[in-house]
Amino acid sequence: RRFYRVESGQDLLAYMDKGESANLENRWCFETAWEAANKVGGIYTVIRSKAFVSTEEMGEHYCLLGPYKEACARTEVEELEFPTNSPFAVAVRNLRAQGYKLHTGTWLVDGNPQIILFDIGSGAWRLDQFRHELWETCHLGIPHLDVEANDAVILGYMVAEFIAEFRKAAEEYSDIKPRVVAHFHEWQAGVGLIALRTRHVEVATVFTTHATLLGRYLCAGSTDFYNNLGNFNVDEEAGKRQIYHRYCMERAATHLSHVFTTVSEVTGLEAEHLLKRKPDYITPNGLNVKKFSALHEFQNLHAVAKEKINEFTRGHFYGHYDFDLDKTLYFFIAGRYEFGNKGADVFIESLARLNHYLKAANSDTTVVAFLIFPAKTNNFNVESLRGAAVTKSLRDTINQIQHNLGKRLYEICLQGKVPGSNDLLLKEDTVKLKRCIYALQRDGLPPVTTHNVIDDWNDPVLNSIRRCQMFNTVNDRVKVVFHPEFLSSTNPLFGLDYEEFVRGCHLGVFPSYYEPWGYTPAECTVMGIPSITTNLSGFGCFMQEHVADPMSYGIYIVDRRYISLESTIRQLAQYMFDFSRLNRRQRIIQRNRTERLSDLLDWRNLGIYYRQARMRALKSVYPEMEEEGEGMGGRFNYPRPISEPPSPSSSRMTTPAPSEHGSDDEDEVDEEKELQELAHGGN
Ligand code: G6P
Ligand code: 1S3
Repeated sequence: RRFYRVESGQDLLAYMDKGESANLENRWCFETAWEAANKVGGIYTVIRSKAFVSTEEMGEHYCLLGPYKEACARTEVEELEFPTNSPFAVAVRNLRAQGYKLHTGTWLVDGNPQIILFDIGSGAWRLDQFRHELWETCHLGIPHLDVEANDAVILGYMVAEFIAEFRKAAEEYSDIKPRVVAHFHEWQAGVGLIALRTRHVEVATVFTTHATLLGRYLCAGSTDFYNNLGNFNVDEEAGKRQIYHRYCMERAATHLSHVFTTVSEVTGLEAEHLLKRKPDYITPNGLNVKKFSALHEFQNLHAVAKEKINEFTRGHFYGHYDFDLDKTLYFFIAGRYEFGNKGADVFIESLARLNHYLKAANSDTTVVAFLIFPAKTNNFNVESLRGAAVTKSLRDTINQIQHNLGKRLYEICLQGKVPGSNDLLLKEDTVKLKRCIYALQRDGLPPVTTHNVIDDWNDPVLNSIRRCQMFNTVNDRVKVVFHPEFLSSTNPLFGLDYEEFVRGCHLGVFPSYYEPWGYTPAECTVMGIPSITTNLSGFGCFMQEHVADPMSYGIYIVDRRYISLESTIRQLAQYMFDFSRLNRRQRIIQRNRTERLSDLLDWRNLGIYYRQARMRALKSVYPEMEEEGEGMGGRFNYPRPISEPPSPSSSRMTTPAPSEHGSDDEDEVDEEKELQELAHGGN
């Protein structure tokens, strides 16, 4: 039997006493991030999804700090004042007395953590003073024109002043000396750490980077990044890209922190070379996993969401809708629009190969591949909206005819007569239907994009699609749809938010080149949707390390590190082809297996690394503290989950071989046998 292991002796549950032990030890934790209650990208997901375990562990001794961004804060934060005598209230009052505006309250997410948001504008009058101090203490010069960097400076000093005030207040609040740990994420929050250290405030500091500035820039070019990690002249490279000052902010925070962490081994290696410090801890990203009480529930959700995507497909491909939705698979890629870094180039190229493989194999499977990257557009294109309208009109007409027909049959039968064929479809009904069918004709091919993309001729996705000639012709077995906007439930074409969309798809494809962690495949996993990732993504490496045979769990890991680009593209195309040959029953089994990995990605397990990092930092500032961290982190093995039916049933040990088209019965399957087939590429 194979095993997967989690390198954590105890999960965070052991410390979840809602802050009781933190209270006894007078221990406090501040977590500062630019994306606290400010939705920008991946760090928002980290902070938000972790909030539940953070408050379970630290209770009211935990507080988030960030910039006040009205659009997000107004809808996500409930503004409240702290109890008058608490050290929080004292520190807030003292800062407000200096003219700073602070919004205090709780973030309306699971865990409901305390949060303080700083109005950057209210601290702007001290910008010159802060910049001068940064120069005097660190020789770090911030150019006037870089607004983002200047905002980071203001936030940093405001946060540092707040924490210093808090510390003073906490000293008077209790007989026990306060032990404060201040955790900062990414360079935008890093100035807070620099200020605390250069002002010699007695607090323990942790700095976590979720990517390196230079790494992201270098990868976005045509550099052979991973084979040259040790060879870059970092100062020169940062200078060439006009990010030298930002790079210095990041590097100063890295080196001044008591404990430095990053999200994956691969980014750890990058940090070692580009920031010149090896991380003390790897703090992998988790999710706030919510389990359904019965496993089949997530399978049902897949079927419901898939039906909504089917409806979109009917509309989008109207006039060319000659494929069977029962034999159609939905693949997707989504994320920040970094064409090369997120692997969209490799995806499109591999789709072209997959198209060829499917045609050559005379397959009756159709793959619809969605690419979801926000690009500049001037709204939906007319063809897409028309598709949705004509299919809706047909559906409404049929519903009406069906309704009238039912009423007619009812009346006839009530009168004791047997309905004849003339009573079924009336002439006027046929006319209405013909009108709808004629409206379904179209001259051109179904569009590859749902929106009018501004700068269409320079758009990298569209150019790649043109180059590979993926034009959605009737002969293509792979159809592509570029949706250049993130999804939301108010979207007129899909009417789905991102989570529902993911649930409705069959496979997420994320062949990233630069991906410190990669939440997209992780999110697929906890929803039980198989995905393809790479051995250059933090998530991919984590899975490779902890799961004995990731592929049998629906985690396909493409090699982007040790083989040529051409071989990567072939490997990806082959994985997608193998997946397309699974029958429904095999897909259902695979989804069940994928979902079983969600425990591995739960903050209840992964949060322990954050705790360890913070305890280490505290220990270096308050040596009298007990080194409880050392007792943790032992390794233990989880046996690979045995095949078991997803919901309680009197399942048999073996079942007859599946029929050619599979069956929908999830309860009576011989997983081992089926998955052996999976491992050998499907049928
Ligand atoms: C889920 C549902 C089944 C459905 C299946 C379709 O498992 O519970 O009722 O048949 O999804 O799976 P597919 O991979 O074909 O979308
Ligand atoms: C970064 O966001 P990104 O998509 O720019 O941080 C995320 C959270 O740690 C991480 O998942 C991602 O890989 C990084 O790239």
